Amino acid sequence: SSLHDFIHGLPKCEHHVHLEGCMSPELIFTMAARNNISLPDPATNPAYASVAALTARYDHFSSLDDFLAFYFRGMDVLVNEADFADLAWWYFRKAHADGVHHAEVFFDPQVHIDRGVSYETVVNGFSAGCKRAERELGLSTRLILCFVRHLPVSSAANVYEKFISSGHFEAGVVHGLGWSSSEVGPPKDMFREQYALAAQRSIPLTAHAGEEGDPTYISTALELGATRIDHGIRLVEDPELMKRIASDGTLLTVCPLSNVRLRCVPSVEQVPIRQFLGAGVKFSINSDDPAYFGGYILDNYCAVQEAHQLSVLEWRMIAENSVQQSWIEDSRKAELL
Ligand code: ES4
Ligand code: ZN
Repeated sequence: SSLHDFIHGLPKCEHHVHLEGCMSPELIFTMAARNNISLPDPATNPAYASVAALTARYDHFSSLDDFLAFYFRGMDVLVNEADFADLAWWYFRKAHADGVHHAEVFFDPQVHIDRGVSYETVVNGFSAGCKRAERELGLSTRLILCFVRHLPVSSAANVYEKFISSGHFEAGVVHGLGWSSSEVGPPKDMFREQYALAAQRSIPLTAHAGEEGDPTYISTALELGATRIDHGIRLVEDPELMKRIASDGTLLTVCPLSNVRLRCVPSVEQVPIRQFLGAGVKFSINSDDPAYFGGYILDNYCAVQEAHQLSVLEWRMIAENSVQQSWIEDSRKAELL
C-alpha cells in the first residue's frame, strides 16, 4: 500500500538492536561448521536438529530468560574477527534495505570473553562491520557496549577497564554503554559504580528497563545516569514517572515484536504506543533481536501501523524524534531530517 511505501521511505534510525541478536539459525549452523563448534546434541535438545527446528522453536519463547538461553547459545559460534565483521555487515545491509539511515547497535563483550574470545577480537570485528557500512552504504553507526545482568559485577568491571584502557571511547570506536540480559532477579543498581565512573567521563548511557520489570527498574536506571531507556513499556504503570520522562524528553527505544515474542504483552495492540503519544513520551521503534523475533525494523514499523493506525503526521513526528534523540552530531541530524 502507499502507507507502507511512506513508512519504508521515512528516515529511520535504529537505537535498539543487539548484533548477536542478528544471528539467524542459518548463520548459527554455517558458522558452527566453519569454526568446528559443536551445537547442543539434538537428542537432548531437539531444537538443534535443523535450521527449521530451531526457527520453529523461536515461535514459543516463554519469557525473556527462555529466549536468552538460545541467544547466548547462538553467539557461541562467533570466534574470529571476520565472524563479528560478517555478522555486523549482514545486519547493516538488511537495515539499509529497510530504510535505516543511522544505526546504534549493542554488543555483549562479557559473554564472548567468558568463552575465550578477546575483547579486541570482538570490538575490532564489529567495528570493521560498522566502517564498511559507513563506507559502502552511507549509514552512520554507533557501537554501544552492553553490560549483562546475568554475570557477576566483577565481569562488567573487567570489561569496563578494558574499554577505558583501549582508548575506544576517545577514538569514537565505542560510543556509549548500556545494560541488558535478565531483568528481574539481579540487583536493580548492580552497575552503579561503572555508570558513575562513565558519567564522570561524559560517556552516553542507556539501560534495558521496564521490559519484564516494574517501573522502579526504570527509575533506578535514571538515578544511575541513563539518559535513554531500552523498552520501558511498563512505564505506563507509573503516571508520575511517565510525566517526568515526558518533560525531560527521555527517549524510550520500544521493540514491539520482541515484546510479543517474549510475552511481555499479548499482541502489538497492547504495546502502549497510544499512551506514549498521548503523554508526550518520546519513543523510537526498533528490532531488538530480529533473527529471533520474526522481523527487522520495517516489520516492527508495519506491525505498529497495523495495530495502532497512526496518521502520517504521527509517523513524521516519530521519525523526527528518532533522529533528534540519536547520539549523533547536529550536522548529521540535519542530513537525516
Ligand atoms: C535482550 Cl529482548 C532483550 N532483553 C534484555 N536483554 C537482551 N539481550 C538481548 N536481547
Ligand atoms: Zn534489547
